[in-house]
This record gives sequence, structure tokens and C-alpha cells, in this order.
Amino acid sequence: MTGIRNIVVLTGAGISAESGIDTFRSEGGLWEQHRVEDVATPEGFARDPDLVLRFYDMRREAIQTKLPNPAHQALARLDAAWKGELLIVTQNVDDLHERAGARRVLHMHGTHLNAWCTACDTRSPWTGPMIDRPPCPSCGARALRPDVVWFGEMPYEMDRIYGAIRQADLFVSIGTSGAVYPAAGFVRDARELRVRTLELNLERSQGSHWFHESRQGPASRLVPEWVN
Ligand code: BJW
Repeated sequence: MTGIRNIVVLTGAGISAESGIDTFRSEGGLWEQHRVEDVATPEGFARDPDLVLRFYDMRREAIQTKLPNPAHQALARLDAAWKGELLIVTQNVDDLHERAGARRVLHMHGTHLNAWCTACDTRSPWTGPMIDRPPCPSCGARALRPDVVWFGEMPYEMDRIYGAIRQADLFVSIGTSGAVYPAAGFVRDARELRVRTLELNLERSQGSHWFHESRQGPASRLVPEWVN
């Protein structure tokens, strides 16, 4: 990676697919089994909290049985070795980047492993179910929800992400369909700033044509090939 000092890596569900975690928009993916409006919007949660809490309880339990794959491990190696700036911006709510050993990770769509108390606005580490309406560890209110970003809500740490893209020499997108904004727009933001862009995805995505280079294949092969 000659001439590259600062890197922003965006990851999506495709990087965790080979760890056995369902993607959203692939055949048989989560959005074929559940209506987005029902389980991934604040309105859906207000209408039927039990449905939403069950959906997230099931996924929270499942991710804890999964393991990082060679793509997460390769990014963790890059994170440990890279002397310049590096930011791994993940849309994923699993913790497989961290469990592989990566440190410079930002969860723009939140995490399964936090509960957010809508009464006192505190986030607490959480691994168990929420369906039985447990009290908030901070204030005791029974007002917990998954700490994830639903449609219509503002993704986390956008200023930090745009700041990192402005400083970047290279933007790499891994395992994301490019269907969900604002993440889907990062490649165009990067191009406007004359940042080099690379896509690693199983197939061509909705945004492939925006990248300087797009490589197709499984993340477990493409990411180690790119990092090494
Ligand atoms: C592999 C692989 C392997 C498989 N190896 N690859 C009209 C125009 C523009 C925007 C909007 C619009 N109408 C509404 C909006 C806004 C809306 C939006 O984008 N809607 C679109 C549907 C059009 N966005 C929002 O509401 C966001 N908030 C917002 O915009 O706030 C205002 C704002 C404006 C400007 C700046 C800042 C803020 C919030 C979006 C929240 C998304 N939430 C979810 C759920 C999170 C919690 C949970 O997990 O349940 O996030 S939805 C879901 O999609 C999840 C994901 O992070 C996200 C992206 O999915 P991802 O990761 O790309 O997965 P897939 O399944 O789509 O793709 C997987 C890819 O991997 C595929 O390409 C496969 O081929 C590939 N793959 N195996 C390599 N082995």
C-alpha cells in the first residue's frame, strides 16, 4: 500500500456471513423473514415491542455462539500493524471485529451487546434477553431497548466518520450492499475528496460503479489477500 497513510474501512453484514451470521438482503436473509417496518423502525417498536425485543433477543443470543472468521482476523492484524490512522467503521451490531482483536472500531449502527435506557439515556453492557422487561441497571426504569440504529434514526458518530474520510488516503468497503444511507454514500464522499476507493464484496453491489476498483469473492479470501 505504497503512499497510503490513513485508511477508513467500512464493513457490512457480508464480512460476518462466513461466521454464520445472517445478512439482511441476500437470498434467505433477515429481510426475507421479517418486515423491516415491523422490526427495524421506532414506529414498529412502539406498535409491537414484544415482536421487536424477541427478534433482537434471538439475534443477540445467536451472535454469542459465532466466531470471527479470517476476514475479521486480517483486519485485526492490519489494525495492530498499521502505523498511520485507521478506522474500521462497521454497520454490524455483532462484536466479531473486537473479538478478533481489532481496537479501532466504530459501530455506526450500534451494538447487540448494549441496552439503551430510554428513561435515563444510559447505555449498559447487555448479553441476556430483554423480553421480560428487565430494569435499567442505572435508574431501575423498565424502559430498555436494543442499542441499535433503526431506519429514521441518526447513525452514531457521523462527525468522527466524516472527519476520518476527509483525512483518508484510502477508503475500503467490505461486504455491504450499498443499499442503506448514509453508509452507502461514503464512497461518493470519498471520491469527491479524491480519496482512493476499493470495494471487496461477494458480488457487484449497488454502488460498485463508484469505486476505483471492485473485487468480487468471499471476504474470508479477499480481505486477507488485500491485507497481506
Ligand atoms: C458478502 C459475503 C461474503 C454476502 N463475503 N461479501 C432515500 C434515499 C436515501 C436515503 C433514504 C431514503 N429513504 C430513507 C432513507 C434513509 C434510510 C435509508 O438508507 N433507506 C434506504 C433503504 C433507502 N437510512 C436511515 O434511515 C439511516 N438514518 C439516516 O439516514 O439518518 C439521517 C442522516 C442523514 C445524513 C447523515 C446522517 C444521518 C439509518 C439506517 C439504519 C439501518 N439499520 C439497520 C439495522 C441495524 C440493527 C440491526 O442489525 O437490526 O442496519 S438496517 C440493516 O442494513 C443494518 C445494516 O447495517 C444495514 C446495511 O446492510 P449491509 O450490511 O449492507 O447488509 P446487506 O445484507 O444489505 O448486504 C450484504 C452484502 O454482503 C451483499 O452485497 C452480499 O453480496 C455481501 N456478502 N456474503 C463478502 N462471504
